[in-house]
Amino acid sequence: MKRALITGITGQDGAYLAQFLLEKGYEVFGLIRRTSSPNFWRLDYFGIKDRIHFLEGDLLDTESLNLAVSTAQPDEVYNLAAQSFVGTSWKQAVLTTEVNALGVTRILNAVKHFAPKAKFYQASTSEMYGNSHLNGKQDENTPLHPRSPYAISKLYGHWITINYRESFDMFTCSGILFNHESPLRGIEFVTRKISDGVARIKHGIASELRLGNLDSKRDWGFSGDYVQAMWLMLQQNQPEDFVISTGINHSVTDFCEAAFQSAGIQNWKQYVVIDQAFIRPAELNFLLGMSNKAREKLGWQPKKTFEQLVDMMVKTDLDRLSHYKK
Ligand code: NAP
Ligand code: G4F
Repeated sequence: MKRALITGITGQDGAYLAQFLLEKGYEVFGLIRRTSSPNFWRLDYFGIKDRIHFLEGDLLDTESLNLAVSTAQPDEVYNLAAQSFVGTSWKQAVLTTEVNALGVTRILNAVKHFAPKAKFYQASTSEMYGNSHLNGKQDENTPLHPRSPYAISKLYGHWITINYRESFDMFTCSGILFNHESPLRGIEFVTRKISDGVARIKHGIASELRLGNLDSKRDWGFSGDYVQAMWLMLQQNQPEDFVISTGINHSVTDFCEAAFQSAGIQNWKQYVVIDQAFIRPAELNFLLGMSNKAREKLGWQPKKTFEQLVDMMVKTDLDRLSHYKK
């Protein structure tokens, strides 16, 4: 039985990955931070909480990471933990850097010392491109120009992962994942904010949805598809970095339109209010990923379409909030 250690197991991707690995017969260890209110709702969604070995730790705390890796003795480590919200990264730039940049060095050192043969996955991001592109698209060769403290911290995590591969002969991979969503997405991210907001309007418990920049475009995929790509990267004979994306992008406006349509609400524009509080100090106008390398070498491709994803998110939030219905 293979052993996997997942940091960020209580997050969106952590839950989908844990479910995927358990189905594959893995013994799954999950790093969790101490919090005053436990945060297991995503693992409960899959009913898998009792099948995971939880290890207390934090990417800010070296000793806890050393202990977690030496206890789990993993064959594979998935470093998904992060301060992952771009908007917050301007308000908490130092914390974001500590967790997303130095945190990666801390866990890499723990793996180097206590499980040197383990294969390591780092959750890198399309945010690292900023507004950089080649012919309107981004792939593994596109220059990186991060435009937020989050993206800059992730750029460090990306390069230290590559550096440990080149310096210490470790099996480390960096997945450059474009936006991926699901009903388990955090409520502050725009897709889930819209699906939740639409459901509230439909049930009569809200009358408006306040958003920022409706023009920015993202290449949105489904988290359940993307965690399979993480696993595939670690099943290769040689460690490499891969872009994971759908190759199709949509604007925030498109997402709104599709979401209101899924709930059967006409004239969606009357409910959306532009609020300056959600406009960012620096924006990424569009992301559009070319994942040809992953499709050819990993045999990976996304399954869920944009329309199916939006519909799934809206229907789940409609169900979740149905008991509040007026
Ligand atoms: P998420 O839902 O925000 O989950 C983040 C996880 O990190 C949570 O489990 C959180 O724990 C944990 N965490 C935060 N700070 C920590 C710390 N100091 N020590 C230990 N754990 C900590 O994020 P996600 O959407 O699943 O994304 C997973 C990873 O992929 C992240 O690294 C993100 O930056 C990256 N990424 C995401 C996307 C995307 O579109 N989703 C795209 C590219 C890259 P708590 O539950 O205790 O808060
Ligand atoms: O949903 P978002 O907050 O995601 P963003 O900034 O693209 O970051 C996500 O994807 C990255 C991969 O590219 C990950 F690395 C990162 O961890 C995270 O998962 O915002 C998407 C777009 C932005 O252009 C934002 O300005 O939606 C725009 N937007 C418009 N109104 C809004 C809102 N975003 C949020 N969160 N809230 C709004 O009201």
